[in-house]
Amino acid sequence: MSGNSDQLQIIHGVCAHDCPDTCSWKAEVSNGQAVRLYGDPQHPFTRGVLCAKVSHYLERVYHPERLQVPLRRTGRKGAGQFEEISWDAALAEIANRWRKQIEEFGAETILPFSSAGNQGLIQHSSLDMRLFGLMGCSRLERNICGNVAHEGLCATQGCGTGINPEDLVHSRLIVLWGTNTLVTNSHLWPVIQESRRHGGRVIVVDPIRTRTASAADQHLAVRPGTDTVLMLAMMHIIIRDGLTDEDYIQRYSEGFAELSDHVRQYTPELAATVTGLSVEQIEAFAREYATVRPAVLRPLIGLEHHPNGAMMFRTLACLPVITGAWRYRGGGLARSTGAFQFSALNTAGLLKPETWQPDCRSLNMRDLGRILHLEADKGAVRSLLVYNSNPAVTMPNQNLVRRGLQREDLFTVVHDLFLTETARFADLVLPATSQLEHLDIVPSWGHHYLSLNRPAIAPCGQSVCNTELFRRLAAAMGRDETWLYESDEQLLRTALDSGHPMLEGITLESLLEHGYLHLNHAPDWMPFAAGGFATPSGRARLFASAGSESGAALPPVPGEIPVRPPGRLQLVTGKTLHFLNSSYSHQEPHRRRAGQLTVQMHEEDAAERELQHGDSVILQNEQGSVRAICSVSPHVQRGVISIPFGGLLDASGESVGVNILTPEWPTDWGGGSGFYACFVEVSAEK
Ligand SMILES: Nc1nc2c(c(=O)[nH]1)N[C@H]1C(S)=C(S)[C@@H](COP(=O)(O)OP(=O)(O)OC[C@H]3O[C@@H](n4cnc5c(=O)[nH]c(N)nc54)[C@H](O)[C@@H]3O)O[C@H]1N2
Ligand SMILES: Nc1nc2c(c(=O)[nH]1)N[C@H]1C(S)=C(S)[C@@H](COP(=O)(O)OP(=O)(O)OC[C@H]3O[C@@H](n4cnc5c(=O)[nH]c(N)nc54)[C@H](O)[C@@H]3O)O[C@H]1N2
Ligand code: SF4
Ligand SMILES: [Mo]
Repeated sequence: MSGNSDQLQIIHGVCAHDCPDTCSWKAEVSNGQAVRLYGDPQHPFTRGVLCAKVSHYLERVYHPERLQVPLRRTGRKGAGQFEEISWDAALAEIANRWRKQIEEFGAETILPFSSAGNQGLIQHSSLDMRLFGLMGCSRLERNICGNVAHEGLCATQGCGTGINPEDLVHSRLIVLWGTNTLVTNSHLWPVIQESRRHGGRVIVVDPIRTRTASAADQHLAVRPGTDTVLMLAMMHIIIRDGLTDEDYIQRYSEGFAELSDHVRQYTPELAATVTGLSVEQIEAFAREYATVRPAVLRPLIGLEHHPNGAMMFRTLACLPVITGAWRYRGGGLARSTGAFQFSALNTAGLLKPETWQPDCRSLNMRDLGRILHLEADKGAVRSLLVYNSNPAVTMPNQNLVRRGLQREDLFTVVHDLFLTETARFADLVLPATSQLEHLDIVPSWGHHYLSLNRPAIAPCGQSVCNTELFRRLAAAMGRDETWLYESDEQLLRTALDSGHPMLEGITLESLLEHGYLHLNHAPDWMPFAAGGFATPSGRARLFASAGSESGAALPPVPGEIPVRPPGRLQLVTGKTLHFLNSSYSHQEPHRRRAGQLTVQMHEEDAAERELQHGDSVILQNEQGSVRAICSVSPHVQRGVISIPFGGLLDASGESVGVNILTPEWPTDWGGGSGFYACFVEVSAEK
C-alpha cells in the first residue's frame, strides 16, 4: 500500500437530495480531501449504486463555481455582480435591516423561504423554525410536493401510510401511476425487476411515454388530469363483475353502497371518451388489477400537480379497499414513507412550536410571485431569506416571481452552494456546505431506513451548514435563549428521543456504528391487512361526508371531469435525469449532459402548426413565453406537449424555466400547485 492510501479514511454518509431513494454512500478521504464517493454496496436499497447526478457529486463539492465566501451585491438585481465581504459584515447587515424592519413594519414582513433542497432532519427544519417562530416571521406553507397526495389519501384512509416499497418484490402486478421510476426513483427499479423475475407485470399510467413507460410491460397513455375517471370506471367494472372483496369491504370500510351507486354512471365507454384509452384497455386493466394478487398501486408526485390532485389520490385509495388488495404482502398502495418515518421522531422537541409567536400569518410557497407583490397595507414582504430552494426556477409564474425579486425595497438573502437564479437577485449571498461537510440524519420518503450522515471533510471555504447559519443569525439578533444555540448532535439526540417503538435501539451511537438502521417493525408488517385505517371509525371512507377532518374541501364522492381550454396544448413538465429539480443545472458538465431545452410534440399537432422536427419554437400563454427546440415525438399524445423541468438552456444559452408558463393553480385540497394544468400556444419562432 502506498503512503497515501495508509491515510485513507472511509466515512459513511447519505444523500440528502429531495429524492425518495435516500442513498447510503461511502466517501474516501485522503489528507482532508474527498477522493472517491460510491454507493454503499451493503445497503439493501442503495445496492452500491448512485444515480446519474450524485455519481458526480465530487464534481459538485469541488466545483470551481461553488460559493466559498459571503457576497454583497454591487450591480442591479438579477445581474449577478457581487463583491466579497466577511461573515461578520454580512450578519451585521442582516441584523441591522431586520431590526429596523421589525420596528417599523413588524416581523411578519420577513419571509423565510425554504423547501427540501436539503431534506436532512435538522438541515431541513430545526433551528430555523425555532428562531423564526420566536421572532414571529411569516410562516411558509411548504406544500409544493407531497402534501396534496397525503391529504387526498387521508380523505379515504385517514392517513397517508402505504406499504413498505421494498415489499414490491412480492407484488405480481405493479401499477406505476404517474411516476417516472427509472428517472426519479431509480433504486426502486431493481425491486420491481425482482418482482418481474417471479412473474410480476408492470403497467405504467402516464400521459407521456417516459423511459419507465417504455421499460414496462404495458403503457396506458391517459389524458392528463383525467385519471379519476379511469379509476371510477375501474371500480364500475370491478363491482359490475363481482370482483370485489365483500368481506374486506364489510369489515373495514364505510360508504360502499354510496360509492357503488356513484360509479354506475362511469361506464368504460364514458371513461374512454374522457381518458383517451380504449374501452378494451380499460376493461382489461380493471380486471387484471382486481384479479392478480398481490397488486400494488405506486403513485409518487405526478398526479398531485393538477388542480384535481387531491381527488386523484383519494379516488386511487378506494381501489385497494374494494379489491381487498391490502390483505396480501406486496399489495395495496405504496407511496411516500416520509410521514411514516416522521411519526416515529420527536419533531415537536426539534421544532419547539410552543415557543413560536401565535397567530402569525402563513403564506403558500406556490404564491411567491403574488406574495412579493402584496401592497403595504396587506403586509408587503420586505425581507426574504431563501435557503434549500431556488424559487426563481421552481415556483410557478416565474416572471412574476422574478419581477418581485427585482423590487428595490426588498432585502433578499440567499444561502446556497451555487449562484442560483434566485441568488442572482440577492442583496447578500451566503455560502452553504455540501452533504460531505455537515452532520445529519436523513429520514427517507422512499424506504424504511433511517440513515446517518457524518461529515467527511471540513466545510469548503467559509461555507456553513443551515443550522450554523441560524445559530449565527440568532447571535446577530442578540437572542439569549440557549435552545437557539444547540449543537447539531444535541438536535439529533432530541429528535431520536421519542420513545416510539419503531426507534427502539436506534440511537446516535448505534447509527454511528451501523450508518443506517431499519425502522423497528415486524418484517411482514402490513398497514391495513386487517383494516386499522386512521379514520375515526377505523374504516376506510369510500364515501366521505363533507367536513370530515381530512380532505374537508373535497366533495363526498369523486367525480368531476376536468375541462381543457380549446386550441391550446397541455404542457407537462416532469423531472429530468441529470438535474435534481434545478440543482446541478448550475454546473458544467451537467448542463451539457442535460442538453438543450426541447419540447416533445405529437406529429399531428406539429403538422397543424406547420412545425418540423428541429424547428425553433415559441411556447406562449398570458404569463410569458419560452423558446425551445421542437422534437416531433411518438412519446407524447395528441394535445399534450412535454418539457423537462429544471433550468435547461435555450438556443441562446439562456437558462430558461418552464415555470414561466405554469400557473399558480391551487389544488382541490387548497395547498400544492397545479403545475401540470398548464395550457400554451406553440408557434414557429419568427
Ligand atoms: N432525476 C431526478 N430525480 C428526481 C427529481 C429530479 O428533478 N430529477 N426530483 C425529485 C422530486 S422533488 C420528486 S417530487 C420526485 C417526483 O417523482 P415522480 O412523481 O416520479 O416524477 P414527476 O416527473 O414529477 O411525475 C411523474 C410522472 O407523472 C406524469 N403525469 C403528469 N400528469 C399526469 C396525469 O395527469 N396522470 C398520470 N397518470 N401521470 C401524470 C408525468 O408525465 C411524469 O412522467 O422525483 C425526485 N427525483
Ligand atoms: N414545472 C414544474 N415545477 C416544479 C416541479 C415540476 O415537476 N414541474 N416540481 C416541484 C417539486 S416536486 C419540487 S420538490 C420543487 C423543488 O423546488 P426547490 O426545492 O426549489 O428545488 P431545487 O431547484 O433543487 O433547489 C434547492 C436548492 O437548495 C440548495 N441546497 C442544497 N442543499 C442545501 C443546504 O444544505 N443548504 C442550503 N442553504 N441550500 C441547499 C441547492 O443548491 C438548490 O439550489 O419544484 C417544484 N417545481
Ligand atoms: S439523488 Fe436520489 S438516487 Fe441520486 S444518490 Fe441521491 S438519493 Fe440516490
Ligand atoms: Mo418534489
